[in-house]
Amino acid sequence: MSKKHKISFVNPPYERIAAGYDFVRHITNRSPSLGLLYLAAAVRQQGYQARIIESDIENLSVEQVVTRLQKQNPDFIGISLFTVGVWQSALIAKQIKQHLPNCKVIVGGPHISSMGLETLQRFEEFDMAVVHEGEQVLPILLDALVNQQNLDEVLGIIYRHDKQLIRTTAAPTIHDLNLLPLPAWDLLPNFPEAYLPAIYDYPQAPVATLVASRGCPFLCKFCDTSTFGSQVRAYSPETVFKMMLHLQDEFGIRHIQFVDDLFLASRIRTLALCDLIIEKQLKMTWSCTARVDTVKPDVLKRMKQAGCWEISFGLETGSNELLQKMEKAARVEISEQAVKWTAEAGIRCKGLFMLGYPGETQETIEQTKAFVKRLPMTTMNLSKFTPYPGSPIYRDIYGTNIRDDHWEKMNGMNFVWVAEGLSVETLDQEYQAILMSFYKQRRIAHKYVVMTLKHPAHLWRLLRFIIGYCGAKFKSYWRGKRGILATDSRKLDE
Ligand code: B12
Ligand code: SF4
Repeated sequence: MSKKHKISFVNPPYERIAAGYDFVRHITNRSPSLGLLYLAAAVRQQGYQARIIESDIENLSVEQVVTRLQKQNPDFIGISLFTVGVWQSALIAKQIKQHLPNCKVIVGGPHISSMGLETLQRFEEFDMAVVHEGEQVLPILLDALVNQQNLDEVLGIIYRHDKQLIRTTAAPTIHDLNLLPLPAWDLLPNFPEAYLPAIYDYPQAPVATLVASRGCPFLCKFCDTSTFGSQVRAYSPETVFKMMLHLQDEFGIRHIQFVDDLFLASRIRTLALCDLIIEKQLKMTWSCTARVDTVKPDVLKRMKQAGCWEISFGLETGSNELLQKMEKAARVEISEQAVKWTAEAGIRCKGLFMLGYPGETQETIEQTKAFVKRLPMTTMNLSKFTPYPGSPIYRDIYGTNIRDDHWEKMNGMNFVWVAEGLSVETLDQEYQAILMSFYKQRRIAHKYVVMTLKHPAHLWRLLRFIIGYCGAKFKSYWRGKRGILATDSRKLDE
């Protein structure tokens, strides 16, 4: 270990919707990579100098990231890979190899947890990878590299040896999250101002993300749980409370977004956290995600008293048949009840849906349209079904009907796979139609107007989005592209 050694972490640029739709960034989620914050804290504790580049939030292109890295001149680069960001990350690594030939490029993240070997095989510019959680493994790996030790003994990595890829035994899971250092928020450029959830998804700013637990024992077929696995491990309510307090006192954070897979996994822990917040009079609001079968009216009431502002439920579809195919272990009736209870408790409810799952038909689409209309939700999200590597469904369908396996399109906004009997055109139309059947309801429009009046900060984001949209349209006409905004994705060999 040496205090002279530097590591630069990169959350790479990725396509949010499609190339050409850059202006959408003004209204979409702009959360930092919590994973990189944990890793930066872990290696800093070990004596390394860490820096973080948040490409998307800083609006940096691949070239700008490379220039920034050249200036930082690190010994190691650590890139967090989601499937959608792999190509751009490979471009960064390829250019870095030319400018900083001695710098080792280490990758990790959800995509590596499921496709580590395939990714390193495909992209030689990635030197090595850390599979699954990185806080314990990365400091050991860096020490081994600095001291030129045998990498064979470092658990949980993939490395290259004599042109061969070697995968070492998996590292043990981190059992006690309370022992992890606090995420290094102080290293984030322009934190907290630059980091916001999607427009209308928070009642007050600044906002920060937190996890109160890791892991999920369920096996919904579309979901990639390969990083944290099936064993739920949780912070104690006291530590979660301390982290909230720290964020409030040190950075002025006023709203927390919990991004756990299963925030409400334990009723006892949830109630204990709520009690602490109420007792200590912490004046923060917060939101979380939950499974519909984990909420009960008494817990919801307590959550509301403790500042819970919004719960996001993975409702997915209005068809029980499809829910069954997804192995979601929920039913439409249970979803309906959970949303109703949440609304009755005075908590906003966000429904997360997906369109185009295998088995989707015109009939299931109509069921979803009717479902979104009759639920007392405040807001909804609809994603285009994507078989993410690491999800059980990916293994089921890969190679059978993949329309396009471009990883850079796997952002939930492209139909890379199409269910039998449907076409991309139909699905795209139905995508708009489902959203319209929800958003054109009067009560929803009213809610949005009230929210804009109450929180004018949202209006500012909306205006920037509209200006961006008009600018992009104008540019397209000016260049003779008849107002078409989409451009081809960037390819590695360009
Ligand atoms: C919060 C969140 C977001 C946030 C923040 C994203 C971010 N960069 O962290 C926002 C809203 C922006 C987002 C966007 C997207 N997300 Co998201 N997101 C999550 C969620 C719910 C929590 C992530 C989190 O903070 N985890 C906690 C931290 C501590 O874990 P971590 O980031 O994975 O990091 C650990 C390890 O992965 C590893 N590691 C990570 N990076 C690196 C780098 C190195 C060098 C090393 C050594 C190790 C390492 O060590 C870290 C510490 O243990 C996860 C679900 C989940 N369970 O993880 C989905 C999830 C990661 N998202 C997913 C997807 C698909 C997306 C989107 C493509 C679109 C979408 N449909 O939402 C975009 C793409 C974003 C991008 N940057 O490319 C998928 C990823 C699947 C895949 N194979 O790509 C997940 C797994 C959801 C799922 N179950 O399917 N997301
Ligand atoms: S969708 Fe939610 S409940 Fe299902 S496996 Fe993923 S995280 Fe767990």
